Amino acid sequence: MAKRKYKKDFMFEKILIANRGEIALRIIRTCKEMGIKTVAVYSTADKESLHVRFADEAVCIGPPPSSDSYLKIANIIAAAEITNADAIHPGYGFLSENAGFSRICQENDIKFIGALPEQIDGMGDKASAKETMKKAKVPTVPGSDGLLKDYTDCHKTAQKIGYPVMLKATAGGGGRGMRLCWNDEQLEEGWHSARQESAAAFGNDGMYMEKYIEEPRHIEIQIAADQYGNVCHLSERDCSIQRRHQKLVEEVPSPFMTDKLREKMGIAAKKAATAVNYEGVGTVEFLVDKNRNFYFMEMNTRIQVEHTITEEVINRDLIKEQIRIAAGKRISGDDYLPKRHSMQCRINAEDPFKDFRPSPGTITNYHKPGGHGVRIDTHAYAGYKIPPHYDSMISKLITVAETREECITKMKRALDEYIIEGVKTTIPFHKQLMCDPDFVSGNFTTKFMETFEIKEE
Ligand code: MV4
Repeated sequence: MAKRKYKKDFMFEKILIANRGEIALRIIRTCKEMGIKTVAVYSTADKESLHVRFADEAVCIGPPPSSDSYLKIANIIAAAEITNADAIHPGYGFLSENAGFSRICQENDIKFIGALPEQIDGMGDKASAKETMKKAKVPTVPGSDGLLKDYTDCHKTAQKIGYPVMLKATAGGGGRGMRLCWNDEQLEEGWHSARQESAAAFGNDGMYMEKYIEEPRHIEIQIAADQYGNVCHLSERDCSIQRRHQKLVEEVPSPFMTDKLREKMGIAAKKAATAVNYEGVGTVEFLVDKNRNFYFMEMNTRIQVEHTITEEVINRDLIKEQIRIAAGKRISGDDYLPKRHSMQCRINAEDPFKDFRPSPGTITNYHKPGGHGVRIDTHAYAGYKIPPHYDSMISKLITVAETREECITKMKRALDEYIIEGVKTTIPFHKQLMCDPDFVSGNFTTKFMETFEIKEE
């Protein structure tokens, strides 16, 4: 099906939000400001959730498990048909990077506010995404040419590039199906176990290999592109503070960034977007080594949890940009550089003293921080019952200030004001992190959380 073409003054009348929690609220807020009607969908576990209350209409799409509700394509399409929605915003997670869903929306003449099916498929297969980027002259990590044929090929490639190497599942991503190998023995074991694991998890056992980058930083570039070929970058986000591939804190500018590196990474990210004819907002993930060499990792074809900090430093509403682009509007093509510093702490209903174990339940007492430079994106309130069926993130605490130092000071102050009782949260972890000398100095890599020790209070 051809791309939809819209009249000059076209705008969606009604958007269905195929998500829950804070991001559903976040999207509803922008729709209201744009004069667009909203439809919420919800599982029976979310009947009392704020996204159901704040949307103009709400449709129940099934029982609590995601597989029976927020991932149930037929139910969501039916909800859009019943309510006459002309577009669907998938948010992040759930169906946001599901090529089948994007295609079914297209076939039903509902605009999917996200990537085209071919783009999702193209980026979802990591080995072919990497080959696409290599061809487009976006820097990639030295490694195999596409997929490894068999163990002989795998062993030969390891000899050629030299240990340590990383075996990666082409259907993986976000750290799943990866093996770090320092010698032949680990390579042989890793090859067999990773293939088995990937076959079981993704129904695809294709593997490729890369030189292992030691102690890298995770720095991603936000991009925006319209259907007329205008592409711009909206600066970076440093997401190096992660635990088991779950981001905990994000910030912009990266403490490791230089004006020259940002310019080079921005150009590379725009090349990546152009190579796949990208339309909408997206993120190009890079690993950056200690010598400031950077390498393409993955491209995320969705709005991300951490889009907020970019909004704060460039003063734009990224959901609004996304909706405008989906409706066929033009973007200027000018890049945006960070004018301030912003940082986000993810507040999860997890016990940081017990290995970040999930802590669902009822919030008995709730008070959120406020004041200058403090933003909170959340669906939580006093009396809200956090269901056990979904992601444990319940709030995003964002600060913005002139400098990184002030941003951290504000974050500490805001964390001290934040009262959430009835469930355990990651607030005590963030309070300790904001005082850690290596964090405060900006001297950290993706390895940071492996050695960070949280002190019992
Ligand atoms: C790597 C790497 C080192 N060398 N690739 C993990 C998630 C996926 N996006 C890529 N990942 C990595 N790929 C090479 N060649 C180290 C990681 C990695 C990582 C990357 C970003 C953020 C956190 C990480 C934690 C562990 C490993």
